[in-house]
Amino acid sequence: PFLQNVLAHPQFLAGAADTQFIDENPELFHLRPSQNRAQKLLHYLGHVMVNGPSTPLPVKAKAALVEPTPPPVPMGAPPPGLRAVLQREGPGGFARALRRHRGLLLTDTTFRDAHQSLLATRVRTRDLARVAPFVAHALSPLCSMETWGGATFDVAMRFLHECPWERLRELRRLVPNIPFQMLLRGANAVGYTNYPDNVVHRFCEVAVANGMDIFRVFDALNYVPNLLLGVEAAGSAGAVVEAALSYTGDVADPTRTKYSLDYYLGLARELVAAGTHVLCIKDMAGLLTPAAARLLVGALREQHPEVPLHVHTHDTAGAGVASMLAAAQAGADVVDVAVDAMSGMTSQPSMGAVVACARGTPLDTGIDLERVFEYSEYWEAARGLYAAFDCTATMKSGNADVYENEIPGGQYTNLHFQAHAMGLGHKFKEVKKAYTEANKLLGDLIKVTPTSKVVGDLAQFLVQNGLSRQEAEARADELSFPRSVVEFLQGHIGVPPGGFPEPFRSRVLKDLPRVEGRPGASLPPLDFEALGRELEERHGAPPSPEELLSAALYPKVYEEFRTFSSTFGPVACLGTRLFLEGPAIAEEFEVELERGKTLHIKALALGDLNAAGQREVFFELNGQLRSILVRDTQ
Ligand code: 3PY
Ligand code: ZN
Repeated sequence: PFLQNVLAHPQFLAGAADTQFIDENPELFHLRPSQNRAQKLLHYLGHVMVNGPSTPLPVKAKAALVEPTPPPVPMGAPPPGLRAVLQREGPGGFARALRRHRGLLLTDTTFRDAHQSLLATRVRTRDLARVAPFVAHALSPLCSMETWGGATFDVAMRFLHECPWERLRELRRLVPNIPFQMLLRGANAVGYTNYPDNVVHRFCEVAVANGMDIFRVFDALNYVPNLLLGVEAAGSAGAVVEAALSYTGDVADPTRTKYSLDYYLGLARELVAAGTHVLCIKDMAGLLTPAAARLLVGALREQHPEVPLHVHTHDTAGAGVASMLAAAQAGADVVDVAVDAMSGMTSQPSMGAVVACARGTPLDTGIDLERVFEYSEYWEAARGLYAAFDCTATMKSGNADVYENEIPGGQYTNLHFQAHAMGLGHKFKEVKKAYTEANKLLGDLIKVTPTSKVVGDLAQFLVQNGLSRQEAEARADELSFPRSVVEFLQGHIGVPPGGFPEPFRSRVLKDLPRVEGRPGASLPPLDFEALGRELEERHGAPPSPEELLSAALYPKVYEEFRTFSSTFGPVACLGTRLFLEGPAIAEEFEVELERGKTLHIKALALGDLNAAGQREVFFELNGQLRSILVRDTQ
C-alpha cells in the first residue's frame, strides 16, 4: 500500500519527487487505517441512505443544507483570560479574582445547557469546535464556558457516536484562555445513578487532566453527604469547586416555608464550611424571580462576603434577564447566559440582552456586543442543522406556568415533546397538572436530575391510571408505583429535606428494605484494574484512563459505542447534515479525517432490493468506484 500511495501521488506522477519527497509527505505513511476509515464511513453513509438516520429524529424537519461559517478569527493566540489567573494562582486565587472583578462576569452555557434544553443535547463536537476559536478570541472576558457534564457525556456516546473525552480535549486545544466549567451530578457524576466514591474521584481527576477547570457540583435533594462527595472529589482533583444550592419554590413568598431563605442560608453555610471556592444558585427550572434573586443573593452576599456567587437560571417564564440583572445588582459576581440564538424559553437568558442592559453601568460585562451578534449569527445557522431536535418544532414560546409546575428546563422540553409526539398536544396541560400533584404527593421535592424523573414518572402514572393525588394516597399500599418512585422512597437517591413523605412512604414500601444515609457509601470501590483487564481482553488493547471511565460510568452505552465505532468509523468527521440524513444521490462532498487527509466522496446510486433483502449503494471515493452492500431494514 505504501508503494501504491507513492505511485499515485501527484508530485510523483509529475516527476517532481526528490529526496525530501517522503519527509514532506508524511501522509504517505497513512496506510491501512485510513483505507479502513474511509470504507467504514461509506458503510455508515450507505446505512443511513438505505435505512434512515442512525439516531432517531423526533420530527421530520430537514437539516439546513449549508454548514454555517464561523466568524473570522485573527491570527495568533487569543487574549489572556481568567484561565491564566487560575493557572497562576490556583482555585483560591481564582475565587478572589472573581470577587475583585469590577462589573458583571458571564458564563456562556451555549456549549452545554443551552443545547441540552433546546436541542435535546444533540449538538456535535464538530459544530462546537468550528466556533470555539472565535469564542476564545472574541469573548475572552467570559468567566467560563460550560462545555461538559449534565447529559452531554451520555448523549455524545449514545446518540452522536462520538467520544465525550475527545470533545473536551478538542475544545480545550481551541480555547486555551477561558476556564471550562462542567455540571457534576454529585455522587451521580455524569450519570443517573450512584457510583462508588472512587469512580467519582477518578472521574474528576481525569476530567481535570483533560482540561476541565470548574466543577459545578449539585445534588437533586441538596443532600449534604452527596454534595460533599462531589466537593471532595473535584477539590482533591485540584479543580475549582462550585457547590450549588439547587433552588426551588420561592424564597420571596412567606407562605412557602419548606425551601425558605433560612433553609438556603443554612445549606450555604455547610457548603462554605466544606471549602467550596464558589457558591452557585442553581435555578434549573427558572423559578428565581427578580424579587427572590434580590433576597437570596443579597442575604448570601452578606453572610459570605468572601465567596463568589454564581447564578444559573432558565428563561422558561421569560423573566431570566430581569432575574440575572437583579441578582447582579444584589451582589452576584457571575451569571449564566446563552448566546442569543440559543437562548430563551427553556434555555438560559440571552447573552446579548444582558450585555446590552449592563453596558455603561457598574455591571458592564466588558464584552463587545458586536462580537455577540457574530457569535449568534453562527448559532442561528448551526441550529438549523438540528431542526429535527429543535423544541421550537412544537413549542412556540415560554410559559409562566413553570412557577406553578416547577418543571426543570430540559424536562419541560422533553415532556412537551412527548405529549406532542403522541398527538396529544393538549395533554401537556394535563401532564403539567399531574406533575404538580405528583410533587405534592412526594412531599414537595427539589426537581432536577434524577428527582425530576421520579416526579415525572409518577405524574405519568397518575395520568395513565386516571388517579388524583388523593386517590393515589388513599390506595398507596395496593398500587404498583413506577420503579423510580419506589427506589426514591427506599432512599436510593438520598434523603430529601424534611425527610420522606409519611405515611405515603411506609404504605408504598411496606417491608421493602430502606437505605440508611448516603446511598453510595455502602458501594464497594470499583476495581479499576479488573475492569481494565476485562476491557483489554474484549478489545485487544489496554484501555486509556478515559476509556476506563466511560466503561465504568456507562458500561452498556460504552460497549455499544465501541461496536458502532469499529463498524462505522469516525462519524464525528462527517458534516452534521450528512451524519443525520446521509447524502442525496449525486451529492459530492468532502470529509476531513484529519488535517491534510481529506476524502472526496460522491453518492452515485442506490441499487434495487436483492433476494437477500440488501441494497447495493454506489459511491465514488477519491475518484474510484466503491460499492457497499447494506441490509434494508425498512
Ligand atoms: C442535568 O443534570 O443534566 C441538568 O442539567 C440539571 O439541571
Ligand atoms: Zn440548567
